[in-house]
Amino acid sequence: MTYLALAAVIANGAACSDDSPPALPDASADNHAADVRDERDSTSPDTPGDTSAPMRHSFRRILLSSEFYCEGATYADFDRDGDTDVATGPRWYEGPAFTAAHELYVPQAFDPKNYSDCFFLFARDIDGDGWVDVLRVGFPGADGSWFKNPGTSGGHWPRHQVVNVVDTESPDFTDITGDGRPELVFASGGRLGWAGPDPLDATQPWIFHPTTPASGFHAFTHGLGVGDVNSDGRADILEATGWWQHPPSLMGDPLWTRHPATFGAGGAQMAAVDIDGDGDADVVATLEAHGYGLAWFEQSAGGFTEHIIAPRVADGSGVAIHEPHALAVVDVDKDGDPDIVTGERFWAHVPAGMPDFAAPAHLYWFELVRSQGAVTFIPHLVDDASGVGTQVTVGDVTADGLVDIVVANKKGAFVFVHELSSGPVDP
Ligand SMILES: [Ca+2]
Ligand SMILES: [Ca+2]
Ligand SMILES: [Ca+2]
Ligand SMILES: [Ca+2]
Repeated sequence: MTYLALAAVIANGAACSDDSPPALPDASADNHAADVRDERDSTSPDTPGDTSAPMRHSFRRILLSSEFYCEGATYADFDRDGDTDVATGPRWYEGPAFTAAHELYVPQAFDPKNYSDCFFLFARDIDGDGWVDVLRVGFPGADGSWFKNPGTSGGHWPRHQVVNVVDTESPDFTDITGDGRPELVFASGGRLGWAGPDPLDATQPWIFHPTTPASGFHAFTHGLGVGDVNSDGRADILEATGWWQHPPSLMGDPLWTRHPATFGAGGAQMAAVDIDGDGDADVVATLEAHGYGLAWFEQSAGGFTEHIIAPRVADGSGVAIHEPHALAVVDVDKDGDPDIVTGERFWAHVPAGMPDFAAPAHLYWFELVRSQGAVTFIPHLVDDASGVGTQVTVGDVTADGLVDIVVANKKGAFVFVHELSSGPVDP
């Protein structure tokens, strides 16, 4: 199928996969410009104008569950058998088939017109016993709790509530302090900051270390990320109205220096990566978690310049993504530069009235192409009946060198296995 023919399929609303939960009529088809490639049936060259052997990136859809348990998902080898497994809320699924499921805690399916108790999952060996545990963050403002992998003894995973209130809508669990161990980055009492496990006893409450003065950050603040904006080797904090510079020492919890900037109206996860290849870190963000839009922000001496990747209104000027409430920046095609994975959070807000409420949920990856000093992003459709949750997790789940995508949301829970049908993996 040609590129344009594929685009026509998308513009007319591609059929959903057979194993998908029932989807409402596609009211968003008109919003999808004819420059989207369908990854599920694409034989087009990897790069426009590329005369080398075509490389076809496709994503094989595995439905784990069609019920709504969670809007976050993660992966790790939970049973230490050498195969990577996937966790989506109350269950983990054994890789590589993902058919055998095990409970972390008693499953409770939620009404898709309401919310779950699981917005984010992060897999780490939190207590250092050699078994990978799971940190769960619930509804904005709810608790952060980790579930201890019981290892060979089996059974439900004991829960340890370690943070009572996790504010903001895109907390991250990453090494912000630089000590090699992850911390939860979020807001509390109007301040951004972090809290991490005590290496001696991870079950004790995690102490909050503020990095900003009280600045009005709250449970529903959208847009948050961690990345080294100024390339000094220290992880900074990104939010919609600027970035906060990590000081040389964290002793005594000093306030971090604020650098005002406008990174959209408040999106999802944010990243600091070099998009244009000039050596400095740029910023990637979705523009409005309950609207539309995706952009990268070019860093220069004068600040940041916005470059739209997906429009902030559904005006036909590009692929429109409604409610882009999760983002990941990963080198999907292994060409050495970062690509973007994002999509639509189905029924992010209920009842009706939000953008494209009845539309299906698309999941995309955007391929970064640098050519003669210019940066473009080529949208590729991964799936049209899943989208993202409040989290989209990208990593090599199947251990073949290609990054896969794991999501859970109101459509169910899914693994998208990245496959390359022909041509070299490496450029
Ligand atoms: Ca395993
Ligand atoms: Ca453990
Ligand atoms: Ca820094
Ligand atoms: Ca740059």
